[in-house]
This record gives sequence, C-alpha cells and structure tokens, in this order.
Amino acid sequence: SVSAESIRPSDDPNDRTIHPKSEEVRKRINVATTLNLLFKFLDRETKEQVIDAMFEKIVHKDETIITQGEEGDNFYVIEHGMFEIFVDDKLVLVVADGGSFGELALMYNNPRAATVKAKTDGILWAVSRDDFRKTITNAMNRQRKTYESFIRSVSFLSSLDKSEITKLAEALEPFNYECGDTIITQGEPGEYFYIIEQGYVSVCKVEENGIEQQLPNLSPGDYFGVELALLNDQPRKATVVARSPVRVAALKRDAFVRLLGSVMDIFRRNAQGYNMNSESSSNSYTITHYDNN
Ligand code: 1OR
Repeated sequence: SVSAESIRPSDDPNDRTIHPKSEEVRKRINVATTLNLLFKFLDRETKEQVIDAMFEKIVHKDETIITQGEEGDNFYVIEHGMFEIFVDDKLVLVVADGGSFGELALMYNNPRAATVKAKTDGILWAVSRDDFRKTITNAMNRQRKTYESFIRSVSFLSSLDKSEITKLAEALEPFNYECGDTIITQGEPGEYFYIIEQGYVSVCKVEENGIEQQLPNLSPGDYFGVELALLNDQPRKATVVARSPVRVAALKRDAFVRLLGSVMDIFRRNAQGYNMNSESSSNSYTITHYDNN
C-alpha cells in the first residue's frame, strides 16, 4: 500500500518517489502529456513512474516559476494556464496546456536558460530533479544510443561524421503506426521527414492525369517525406501507408534542413532522376526514396 507521505528518492535507481494520486488525476496528467515531446520517449512503465513522482503546483498570474541563471529544481508540465518564457528579459515563447518547461537545467546540469512567468492562473505538475534524471533523462539517453546505432546502419546516412550522428540522434523523434494507418497524404502540407526503423510502407502517387501509380514498398533504412526542404514547402507528393506495424524516426523540418544538409545531394539526385524520367527505374523515381541496396 502507498503511504500518504511522499517517499524521498535516494541514489538507488530502483527507489521511487510516489506522490499518491487518484485515477482521475492520473487521467488528467495523461491528457496533458500525450502531445508532449519529452513523453514520447517514455515506455508505459516509465511514464507511470513519472506520473507517480509528479506533485501539483498551483500558480497565480504574474508568479515567477523559474528565474534565468538559478539552479534547476523541478521540471514542469502544464495542465492548465499560459506561461511566458523570457531569455535576457526578451519574450521568446508562450507555452500553454500540454506544454512543459524546465528540462534543460536538469538534463544538462546547467543554470536555468530562461525565466518563466505565469501569464494566467494555472496548474502545473512538477517532477523533482532527481526523479526527472532517473526517468526522463535516462530514457532519452537510451533512445539516443539506440538512434546512434540505427543511424550508423542506414546507408544513405553513411557520410555523417560522429558529431553529426550525435546531433541527429538527439533530434529524431519516434512515431509508431498500426498496419493500415496513413502516415502522409498526397497534397497535404508536411512537417516531418521520416526514416523507417521497423516495418514496411506502401507508396502511392496520383499523377496529374489522375492515374494512380503504386511505387515499390519501403522498408527499414529507407526514407520518405523529403518534400519539405527540396521542393520549397510543396505539399506531399505521394501517400504513404503502413503495411505492417511501423516505427519511424522522424525529423522536424527545421532540424532536417539544419542536420541533413550534407546528405541533401543524395536526396536531390534521387529527386532529379524522377524529374528527368518519371518512368525511370526503382532507385530514382520520386522524392520518396527507395534504397536499392
Ligand atoms: P531550463 O531548465 O533552462 C527555463 O529553464 C526553461 O525555459 C528551459 O529549461 C526550457 O524548458 C524553456 N531558450 C531557453 N529556454 C527555453 C527556450 C529558449 N524556450 C523554452 N525554454 N528559446 C526559445 C526557443 C523557441 C531560445 C531563445 C534564444
């Protein structure tokens, strides 16, 4: 049974802090964290541990939650409210329900990089530094290591050096799909570039004349969704559907342009092959690339 008092964490990674909560509160936190990037890296059990370790913090309009330059104590998830983030007294960002802040100082052992103030009354869920490091930092480090070895195994990324691999591993985000899920839809705007980690997908393109063209399936190590950078924000050029359970490593547009600049030539070559000869062979047919190795 769980005591009403919280249990202090120690150096033992198996020691867990538990702030008891009702099922209803756990559900509210679950809703608040579903879209949060930091929580995407967590398996179910670790996410439960984070929720166990959370404690509620009620805040009032104009309250300062974090002061730039100070030592980090907690990480915060916003259940409700609007929060302004200032770097050197300049407003850089406003975050609201489902967002979070305060992870940087805890992850990197740095002073707070920004000041955070409540713009409205609000409810926050706080995780202490110790608990944050045991759960979220650990999970992210594990994920980064997995990504580093995955990147080394992907042929079109073989030109990246060690520091480029590290940066890319930090920027990749995991997404999972069920068989039959549509991952991208032709004609829609896109925000992500994808590399397949597990499973395979079908690629279908409707030509201008209305004829549907089925392209070869893509499998682990292949990529799709290069439209973002190569074609100046053009909409998706094909529809990609999961044909098995699929796991992808996804890269947001800005990170894609910043981190894969050196690989861009490969993308360009494959896309060019397509432009010059749309009936061409399988390794150069479209902006969705088929790795022919
Ligand atoms: P922290 O622990 O350093 C302040 O405490 C928090 O503000 C920080 O973690 C982040 O969670 C959050 N620069 C620095 N901190 C930011 C920024 C930010 N945005 C949110 N935080 N910039 C804005 C990026 C859109 C960079 C401005 C140059």
